[in-house]
Amino acid sequence: MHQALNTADIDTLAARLDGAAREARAVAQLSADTALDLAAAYAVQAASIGRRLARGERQVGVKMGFTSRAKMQQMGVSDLIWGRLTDAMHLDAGAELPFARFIHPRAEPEIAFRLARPLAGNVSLAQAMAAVDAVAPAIEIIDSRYANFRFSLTDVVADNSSSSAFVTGTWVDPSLLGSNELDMALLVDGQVVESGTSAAILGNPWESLIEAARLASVDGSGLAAGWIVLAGAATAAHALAPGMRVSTRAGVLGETGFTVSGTRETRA
Ligand code: OOG
Ligand code: MG
Repeated sequence: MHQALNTADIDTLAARLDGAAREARAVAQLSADTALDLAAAYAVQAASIGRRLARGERQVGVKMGFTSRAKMQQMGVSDLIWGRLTDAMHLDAGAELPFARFIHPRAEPEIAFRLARPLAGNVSLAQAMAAVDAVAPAIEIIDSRYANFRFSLTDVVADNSSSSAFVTGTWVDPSLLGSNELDMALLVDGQVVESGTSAAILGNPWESLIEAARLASVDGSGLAAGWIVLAGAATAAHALAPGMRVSTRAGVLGETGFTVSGTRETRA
């Protein structure tokens, strides 16, 4: 038997994950000492991002997770999850990603949507498409705050669904994506390390946007105008190391990328 978590418990867990992210130091899974249900896990996520917002960061969107079989198989979790993106997580295309700011970062090839209008609740494909003013190739940098990059469903949700940084390429007209299946690849130093297609993302990345609107309305207030939605990785994620030049190709949407700077250092 365990009692429902109160606000102080939620804040304590949120502070643990926020501290781990700020100090780039892995912590034990929350589930090792605290029983969390999914609603409590999303409450911890909201509180931990709330700490960033209190420091002056601004929410700029959401990310979807486990929208592809490749990711579910890699991580052993098969429920759709989502997390929050802030302005401080955004990395300019071509910029350097300082390795020392992360614990064990991985990159994954994604597609980003930009919303011209809010989107909430159960929306149709036509409504989802009408709300988007641009799409872009994107890379999400995930960095579980848990030791060994291992977690349960509720652990990863509490940890902002591992989200840590993201890069978006040039925003283009959404009709370029339309209902087309695009070849997608992740490259390191120009060599393809992971490949798949946009159909790996729930059959069609627009379905991920529909799910984002629904899920962000259950545990939040939906998607706001101007927000970015990362649809989820089309392939498994690839572990990063200093010196890597990482890029993605998403068919007619084009390419984007970044470089990992710094040195590998040992952390306690
Ligand atoms: C969780 C995040 C999954 C995706 O694109 O599927 C995700 C993780 O793999 O650590 O971002
Ligand atoms: Mg992702």
